[in-house]
Amino acid sequence: MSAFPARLLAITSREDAERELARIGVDPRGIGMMSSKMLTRCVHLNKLLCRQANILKQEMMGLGGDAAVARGTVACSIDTTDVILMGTDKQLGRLCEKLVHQPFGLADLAGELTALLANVSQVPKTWKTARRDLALDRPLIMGILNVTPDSFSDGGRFLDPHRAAERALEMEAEGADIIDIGGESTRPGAPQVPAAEELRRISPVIEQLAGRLSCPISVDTWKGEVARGALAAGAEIINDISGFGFDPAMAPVAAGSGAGVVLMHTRGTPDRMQSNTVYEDLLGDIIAGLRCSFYSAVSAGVERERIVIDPGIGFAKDFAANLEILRRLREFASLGLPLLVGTSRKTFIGKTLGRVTGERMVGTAATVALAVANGASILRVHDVRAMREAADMAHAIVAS
Ligand code: HH2
Repeated sequence: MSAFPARLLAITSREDAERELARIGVDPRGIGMMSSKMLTRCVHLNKLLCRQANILKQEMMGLGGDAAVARGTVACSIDTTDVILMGTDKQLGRLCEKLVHQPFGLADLAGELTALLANVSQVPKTWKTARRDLALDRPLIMGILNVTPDSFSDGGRFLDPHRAAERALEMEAEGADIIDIGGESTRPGAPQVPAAEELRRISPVIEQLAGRLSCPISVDTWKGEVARGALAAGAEIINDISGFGFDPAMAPVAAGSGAGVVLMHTRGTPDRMQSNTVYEDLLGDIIAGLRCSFYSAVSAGVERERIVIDPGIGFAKDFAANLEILRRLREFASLGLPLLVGTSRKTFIGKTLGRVTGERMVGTAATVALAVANGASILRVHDVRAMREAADMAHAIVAS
């Protein structure tokens, strides 16, 4: 037997840190001082001037952390360098205080870093839609209803508005918190549908659900005209796979209606997106794209509290990219916005497990559980009952 049995602690939040400090009897002042030293972060910064990077390195080392820079930075033999800061929350907080007094624009960088640290340490508690506030204290299940002839999984099953409405009610009874209604398939290679046809498919379904469905309806469209029609018929969330990138009419519709908004990342329209899957820096590029979408929404007048982001699994992403996004999902916390993830029955699950579309429920459940464990607030799924349980089970563990 060892005289000094040592073991690791898994500290992933301030609460974890405070709990462990209290467990060994640290006094409350000490808990306040030390909990922020128990969380270590790595922060990536893009293209800094060498003189900026050198100050960061010097300050971080002075604080007991470090900053990685490219070869050539110290001698200023290169123009710019990316920087990876390494430090505890405490050290990074101190760095921000010190940078405020530094030249070369580093005071602005301090502001960005302070915002980042605030974003990653507190998750939004609610999501505002056009008609209500949705609590995010447990995972929300968004049930998929495709009123299309050609969706990759449920295409052709709900073209009849009566059947579609019945399926929405069934999903609500199975535990859905939101019903996402789409009138155009966005599977890779899918052709575009005129706005009038898209509205002809979805409006009767939304109207039939008025007064019968308690949960909110979202409309899965990238067209402003379709969103406007769906909101008038009773929808209260816009789920835009283009993150306001395809139709300039979309942002004003969202801002004017007070709808909740899902901004998803993609590149290129669905008919061409799978020939657009090479990224310089996968997570960096997706987060930069979502940041752009976020700014265009906010500058059009959409309030921050209405916005949710989505990495767009399967949209301009290859097999390896989909896995990497899910593995690194925590990085999306940088934006401080609730995160939606849509993996349901998608091809990367089929490829991993050798399963056809209808046989991907267990694989989907694994992705849902991992997504919840890594910070997802909303899961967009076909198999509502099963994914409700998978998400609730994962959440019970995370929140325990
Ligand atoms: N995936 C699909 C459609 N819309 N919206 C968001 N926010 N996130 C997603 O991952 C997402 C989405 C594709 O799935 P599905 O609706 O089942 O198929 P289809 O596009 O063929 O109708």
